[in-house]
Amino acid sequence: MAEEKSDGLLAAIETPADLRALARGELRALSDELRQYLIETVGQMGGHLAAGLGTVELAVALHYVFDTPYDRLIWDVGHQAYPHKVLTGRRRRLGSIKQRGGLAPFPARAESVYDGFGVGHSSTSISAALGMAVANRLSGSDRRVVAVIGDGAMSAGLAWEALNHAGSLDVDLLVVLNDNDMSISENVGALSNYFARLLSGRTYAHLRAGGKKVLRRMPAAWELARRSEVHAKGMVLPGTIFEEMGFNYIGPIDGHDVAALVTTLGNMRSLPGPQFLHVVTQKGKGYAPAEADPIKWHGPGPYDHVSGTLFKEASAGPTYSQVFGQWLCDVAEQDARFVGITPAMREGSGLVEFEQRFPERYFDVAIAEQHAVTLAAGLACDGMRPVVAIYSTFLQRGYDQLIHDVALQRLPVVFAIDRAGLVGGDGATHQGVFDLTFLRCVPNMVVMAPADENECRQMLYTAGQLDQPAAVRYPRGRGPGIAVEKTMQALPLGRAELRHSGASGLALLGFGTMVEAARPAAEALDATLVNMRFVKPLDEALIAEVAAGHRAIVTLEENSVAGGAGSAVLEVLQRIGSAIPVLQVGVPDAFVEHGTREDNLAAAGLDPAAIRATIERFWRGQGIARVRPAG
Ligand SMILES: Cc1ncc(C[n+]2csc(CCOP(=O)(O)OP(=O)(O)O)c2C)c(N)n1
Repeated sequence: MAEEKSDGLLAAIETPADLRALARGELRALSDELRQYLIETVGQMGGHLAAGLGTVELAVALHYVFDTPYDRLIWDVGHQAYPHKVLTGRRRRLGSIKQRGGLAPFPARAESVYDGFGVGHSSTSISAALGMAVANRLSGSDRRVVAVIGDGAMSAGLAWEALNHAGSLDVDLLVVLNDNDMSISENVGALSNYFARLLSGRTYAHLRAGGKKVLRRMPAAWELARRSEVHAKGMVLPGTIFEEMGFNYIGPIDGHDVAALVTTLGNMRSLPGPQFLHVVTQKGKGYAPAEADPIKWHGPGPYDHVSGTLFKEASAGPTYSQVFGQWLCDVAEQDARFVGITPAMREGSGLVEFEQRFPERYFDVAIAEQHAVTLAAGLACDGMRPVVAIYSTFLQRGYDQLIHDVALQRLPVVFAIDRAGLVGGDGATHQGVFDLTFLRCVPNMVVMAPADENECRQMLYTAGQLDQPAAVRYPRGRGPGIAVEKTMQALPLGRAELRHSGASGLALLGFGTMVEAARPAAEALDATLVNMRFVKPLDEALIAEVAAGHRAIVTLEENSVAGGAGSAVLEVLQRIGSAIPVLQVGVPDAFVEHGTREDNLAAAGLDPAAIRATIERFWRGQGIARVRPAG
């Protein structure tokens, strides 16, 4: 835990009520202490940093002006909510964030009454806040509701659906746009350009209107405003899009000027109807390394906060994301039809090199998973080979598009599904444990799960050669360390790989990561071990053969047991009339909370030791106990 000055202001803040007891003139010093506390504490364990450094003054001002937790404060995504957590009774536990049993990575209603809404996936805040505002009106409550949303999160359709609705309702709602011109990487799209224009135009107007010195400490914005003066002169400032949609728009104001924030929020607090405050902040504010490279400091691992040096883990081989990125570059070089699409996850999905080498065929569509999938469908209609690089958890947003726009029309779209399985620190909101369940029921889909890095490359290649939609789902991080071959060869469709033929009568059918995880159990029990490779189409011939030649089957997957790959095996067995006993090993029917990936696997009973114990118990229950001693 970071040192805190016992005589400082921050040490005395246990709840926002303590904050509200401070004099306005003390808020700046408090903000400085809070920022320093974040820089030091996040350095010890890693976590989301740059976004939170940008919301320090905003969090202080919001809790100062609003009567939280009675008034509702909804942070969009929630990665920028660390200052809010510190101010709401969780200062001492900040060092435990994202760790097993520690603070949740994002606001969570179960964790604190100050967390108005559980978040993690972006762009939900305005809808949720609107729902609360409507509920308050219907129940006659005078509760205020505030949504804080970033310019990146504002790029999602969901946010605009909510604005569209809110602007037509007579409810008291405040939306604060936290505009730092960044998503995880640079924010993209016409809206982002619009915000920049708005900023320059409005800044000009503010300066003209009496030298409000809105952005004096923000040289870049100042320069932009100065340059835009030439264009803005003589121009009548148009209403903002938010005004056109029925909001009272105020801003832009400097989001690091805590006094100005308190004054403006104080004025807006009692205004009736939908209100919109445009706040300009800097991602990484107040920490030089993060200001200089906010992408790198979006979610760093542990670092030395004095030198700004990240403590890098020793890398052994490529991550699955890197294997994917390399494959896409290689295949794009061979075949001009391949294009790459990411919904705002360039770095995480391993697409940095692809963008540099194939800028014309790279599309960051902003946080717009639905659009990403239907864009791919359109590209495929006219002869391209689109590859949608997407995290398992975020594909949930594009599910109807996958069914209706891609699969129904049998379009050759490749879904490169990263972070499939348990993801660790980002916790319950980000676990990728449903995709096998929701993909395998969709007609025309091919669904693959690689057991190692090389197989991942070959599966991606296979997917790209098919004339139908295909998904390859791979986990976060590194694999077992199998060398990736330069050559690419399509795998036979729907064919599993027999890894070991055992003599005991037990067969383990592993999917993806679970092939390697099942190995100790297979060796201990002399069980047959199969790398199933395909979840769809399943290798039905092999399943029939295994059922005929063994006395029990165990299926293993890093996905929800409910409706997953094991269920698919059971459906086949049922169809062929086999009554062989089957144990399904996978993620149980419960949300898995944050921790390391290893913690998550253990919590789900999916670490190799737990797997082995579970299988041995099951096998013993079959009345056949030939277990070799451990080790
Ligand atoms: C639906 C969804 N897609 C992608 C993400 C991953 N993600 C987390 S934060 C973020 C960028 C958000 O940018 P912005 O709202 O501007 O906040 P900032 O980090 O700039 O403060 C993204 C893309 C997510 N959380 N949810």
